[in-house]
Amino acid sequence: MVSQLQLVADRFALDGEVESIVPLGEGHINATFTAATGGDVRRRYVLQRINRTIFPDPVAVIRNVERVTEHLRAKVLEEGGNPDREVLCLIRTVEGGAFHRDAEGEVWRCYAMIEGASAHSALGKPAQAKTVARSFGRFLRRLSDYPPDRLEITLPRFHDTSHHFQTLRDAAEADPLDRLSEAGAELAFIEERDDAISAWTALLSSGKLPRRVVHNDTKVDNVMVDDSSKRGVCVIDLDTVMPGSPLTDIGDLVRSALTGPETIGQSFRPAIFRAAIRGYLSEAGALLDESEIDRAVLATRLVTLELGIRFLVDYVIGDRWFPISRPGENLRRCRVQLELVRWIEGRAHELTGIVRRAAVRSRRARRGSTTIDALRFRIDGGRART
Ligand code: GN1
Ligand code: MG
Repeated sequence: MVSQLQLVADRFALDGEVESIVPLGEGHINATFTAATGGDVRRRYVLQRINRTIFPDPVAVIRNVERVTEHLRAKVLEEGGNPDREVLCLIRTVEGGAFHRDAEGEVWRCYAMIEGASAHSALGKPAQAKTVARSFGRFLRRLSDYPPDRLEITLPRFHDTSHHFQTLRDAAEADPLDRLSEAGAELAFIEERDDAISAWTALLSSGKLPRRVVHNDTKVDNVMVDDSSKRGVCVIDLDTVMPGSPLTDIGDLVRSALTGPETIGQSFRPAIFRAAIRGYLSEAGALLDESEIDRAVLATRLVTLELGIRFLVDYVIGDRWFPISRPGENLRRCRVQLELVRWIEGRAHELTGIVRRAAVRSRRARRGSTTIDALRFRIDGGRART
């Protein structure tokens, strides 16, 4: 395997000679490695093989990444930031392409490593949830003027909850591995929410919600956080950036901040929920409609239920989408998500209050900064800003 990886690394225009290639991260979908070069120039790169079973057109994934990162780089420059650190940077192949296709037809890409920053899959503190949420809110804001229909659909029906539910019903009916006897309670829990699933899917496809460029996989470890300043540096994993509703981003972000480690979970805390909502609105609040903000709790409940369904499907059909390290892991992951659904339902009123107060707070903060800008302009004609 290592020598094959070496061959792949050699296809990219890296600085220095590759010295080591080791597995990286906890992503479920793609195979990811760190390639480090040595000698005079020492650099690290992220080498990734795109999962072709999951993404029917891996090259479309790369094209979307190019479109999105190019737009983000321009935004970061405009805002006076450092695009090399705040935006994923695709490394070209020696021929100047954006990906390498190996002899087996696998599609590989390479990113520059974002140094001095880390991804965290479990957040203990509300401040960490706020940081990650701000990064995803900023991501939405920076892409808000990119035309959604210029992006390709890399994963059809990805957040179509009814479709996942139907897949579960079919899998349960076939029960190919005789696993359903272990999961009767989970299946019943999901069936009881049949109407909620239909209503949610209908809402998302109704055309009543704004269509925006969204990330679609806003789990907390898809943000790199600076090791010393603890600020969010860069949003990663752009494979599912597509047109959609930010409700799925809000829902998945809050879900993942509350869940903690996916196979064991953690005690769910309103303070984490509050921090995530506040963080997201602090960056994206001005952009979002009330029709979106008002549905943050609903979105969290339904996106959590959707992932519970997807884990259960995978358990029933034999762990084909989400890899496992122990038997029964996808059933455990499903149970953690369904526990969270139950928790959200039991606290819907309290959580709705948190969202309302966070929305008022973010509106006030914006009014405050607009007033300060206006005052500044009256005093010096805006010169201080230029
Ligand atoms: C997968 O690739 P990764 O690990 O960031 C999955 C998400 C799930 C997540 C749960 C393309 O994300 O939808 O929410 O696992 N991505 C895909 O951990 O299916
Ligand atoms: Mg992913």
